[in-house]
Amino acid sequence: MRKFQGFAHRTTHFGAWAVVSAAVLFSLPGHAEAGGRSAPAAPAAAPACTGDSVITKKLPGGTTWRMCWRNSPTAGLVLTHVTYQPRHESKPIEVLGSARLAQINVPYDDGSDEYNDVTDERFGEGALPIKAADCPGGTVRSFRVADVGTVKGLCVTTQPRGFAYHGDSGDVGEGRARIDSAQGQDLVVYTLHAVGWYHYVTQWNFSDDGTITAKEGATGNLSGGDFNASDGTGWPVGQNGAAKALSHQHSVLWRLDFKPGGSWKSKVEQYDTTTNGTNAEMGHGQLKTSRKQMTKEFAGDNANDRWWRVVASASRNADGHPRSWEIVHNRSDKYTRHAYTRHDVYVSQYKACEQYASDNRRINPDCLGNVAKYVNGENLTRPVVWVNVGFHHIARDEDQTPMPVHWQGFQIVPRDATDMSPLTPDRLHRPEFNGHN
Ligand SMILES: [Cu+2]
Repeated sequence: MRKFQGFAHRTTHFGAWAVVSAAVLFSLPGHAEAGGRSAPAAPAAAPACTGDSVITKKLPGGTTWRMCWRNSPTAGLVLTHVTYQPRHESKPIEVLGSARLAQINVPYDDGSDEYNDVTDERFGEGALPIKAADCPGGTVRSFRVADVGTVKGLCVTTQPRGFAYHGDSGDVGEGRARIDSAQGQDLVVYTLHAVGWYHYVTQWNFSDDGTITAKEGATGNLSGGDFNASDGTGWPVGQNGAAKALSHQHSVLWRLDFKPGGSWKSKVEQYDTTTNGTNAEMGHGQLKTSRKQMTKEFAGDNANDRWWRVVASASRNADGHPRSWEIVHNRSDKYTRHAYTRHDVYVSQYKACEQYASDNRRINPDCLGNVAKYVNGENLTRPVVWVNVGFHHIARDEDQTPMPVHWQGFQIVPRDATDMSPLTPDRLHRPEFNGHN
């Protein structure tokens, strides 16, 4: 396994645009408004974070990720100023202003209980230490939790992710064709938080191809007081079925404050592909993809062949295409009783007090209460994306003990952030291999 590179050389990753003596992550005001590679050098900016609050990692494929992190007493792991700099980009490209959990809502099937783990159970205060062995190849960092003390609880590491690509350059017309292949790597950051008997893994993977994966893992133990589902709302675990573990729902909601290409101003689009008759000559089916500009706040639902993207307002790649990031949301058990867990995504116009997907008034009493209410028809100029991924947990014998981690999550995938693949070998990163006439 590849040895972790560590942070000893992090300042060198800042390259030409800043020379610094300590680890700092600069915010990038203004740099992207000019767009593209020809933008002037960024003006001197105040550091967004310094020292141990900076995560910066150059992956073997040449992609550098930078971000700031902290542990919130409610939301747990909060990432801010997330930037992506592939090998051929002279400057970091900002992607997310902030990204974190917005709620974990857990109602039980018999109606006996319901939890809001982030706001009511104060998820972030349940931070657990991470053993060195549980952060293989990486470094565990410390943070303070009020009334608890210092918790050594953030793992920063790298993990292999399998094939990055495999291709024959003869297909694109290279004179002396070669087979190119590479194995991909992720920068991986995660925390552990206990809520009752559950332990949650809050994990973010930042891939060398620009993909961001958010996933929440639930492990720990089935709730000790909930083995009495005699009314049919549970599943027998243990001998003879006397103990029936109560079924329940984990709706995990994330809040993504996009800052694509360095500007808060962005657009959201929905794409749908549908059947469109038959090719008269060949007799094969035809498809048609349509784009819908989402100019107002909305709650969206997955459908066959549907996807959304957040489009930078003032940042283009070297091909002149607007940079954008696609939300890849594949699966969800939606808890339909609540308006705030009934949909797969919610996109709201930014408001400072709209912080949690539900139970928001516990923390922000003068604000609206949940994400379904935030989405009330305003114009979208600074979108905040709330992603809901539900998991209806019907326990099984294998859930004892400890319970194997069950994961739920989504991805943010760059679409036209760079002119070609960020991992294209240098000898193929040339105009003649970028598009065909
Ligand atoms: Cu569960």
